[in-house]
Amino acid sequence: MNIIPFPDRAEWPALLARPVQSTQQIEAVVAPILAQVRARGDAALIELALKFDKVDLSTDGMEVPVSELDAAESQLSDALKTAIKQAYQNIRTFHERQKQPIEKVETMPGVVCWRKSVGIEKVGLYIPGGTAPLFSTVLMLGIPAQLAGCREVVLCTPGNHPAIYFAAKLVGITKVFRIGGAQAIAAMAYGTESVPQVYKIFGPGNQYVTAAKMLVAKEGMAIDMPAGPSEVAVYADDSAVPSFVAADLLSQAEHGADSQVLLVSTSKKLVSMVNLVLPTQLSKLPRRELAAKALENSKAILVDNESDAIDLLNAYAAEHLILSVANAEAVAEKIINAGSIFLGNYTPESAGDYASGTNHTLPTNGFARAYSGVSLDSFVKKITIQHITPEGIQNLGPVVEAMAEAESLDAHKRAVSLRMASLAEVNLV
Ligand code: HSO
Ligand code: ZN
Repeated sequence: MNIIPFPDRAEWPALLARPVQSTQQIEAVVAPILAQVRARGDAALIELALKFDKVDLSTDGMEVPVSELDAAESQLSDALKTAIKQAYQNIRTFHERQKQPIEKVETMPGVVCWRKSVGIEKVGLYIPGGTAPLFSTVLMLGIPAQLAGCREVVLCTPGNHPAIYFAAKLVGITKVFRIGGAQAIAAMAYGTESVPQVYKIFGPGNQYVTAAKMLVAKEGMAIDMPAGPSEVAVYADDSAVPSFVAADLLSQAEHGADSQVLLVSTSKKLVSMVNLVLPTQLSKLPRRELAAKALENSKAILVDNESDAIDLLNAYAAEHLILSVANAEAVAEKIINAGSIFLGNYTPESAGDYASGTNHTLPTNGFARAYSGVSLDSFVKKITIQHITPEGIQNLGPVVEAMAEAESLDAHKRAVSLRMASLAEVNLV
């Protein structure tokens, strides 16, 4: 790792900047794909799958039959099935507690307001194929969708992996399509003869998938969040275990050559120890080439004190932030920008990636300044409801009348005045 010793604050923005990705070229490839699927539905999906994925959906079938989803179970080891079921339980338990009871609030006597949560009727999940089949993401998206009560959950994946199908079945998904890439996003955004149109699209993907999500978002489709390469920042002091820190950095680095890895410390000793163990751990990884590429762009930044470290971490707004410091919980209190925080020496990011209970779909690219990760809330809309009694309209009416008059909106004022006058007449009788 490149060590940056005690940089000036003026240098921070450049040090913490994410690589800029030119989206124009990718959008130029993706836009015609979206247009084709929109215009020709299934026929376009079949052509695009032949061209890009070398699969023939007209013979293989676009939709994975329920019998194939059921059969996935027999292809997995018992140990893996038990692990997936435990992860399911933990993620479900954590997300279930995000349900909030309805609270009716009387803002003035006779004026009662409340909110109800309603699951988004139709949602679409995208799970990439690629070099690592991310069946854990099926749990991370499917469980909150299930808890929210979404009526239709559609899953598109070119993955064709039994663990993806097994996880899909666990979360109650029955509509799985063998479609990948930008065309999968288009299929769920516009609907085709086979793929139902949805109202919100979730899930990670490569640059083409991300560009497709951004383009359909411009047309009004809801999406989970703008996604960039995955990232971790580790803040470590002398209480950290160098080999643990190195392992955490590598667990992020192995996601892809563009993964972002940052180590922040006040301790020169810790940084040099981490640097010492990194190459040995790296050399043992099957995905060492990808991880090595990610490490080339990574940085270890030395800072003078804790308060500088906290300012720097807040400026970076990491997707994942590991606090391997003696007073981790106190430091976490001062973190205002991060997707998810991991405390102490025994809380690796991997735990949250798979099975502790929190969601692993998190804001990257500095979006943690304003966005949260996926949660139950991402799958519901909140509808406000109010009920005003005759007493209530008499209390609230004059307020609305005065404001409507000042905004020169007489019809608004009248909607209240008429009701108040009718009540005054009743009172006269
Ligand atoms: N670290 C990834 C999630 C993941 N890791 C899935 C392993 N599988 C993005 O947060
Ligand atoms: Zn991960």
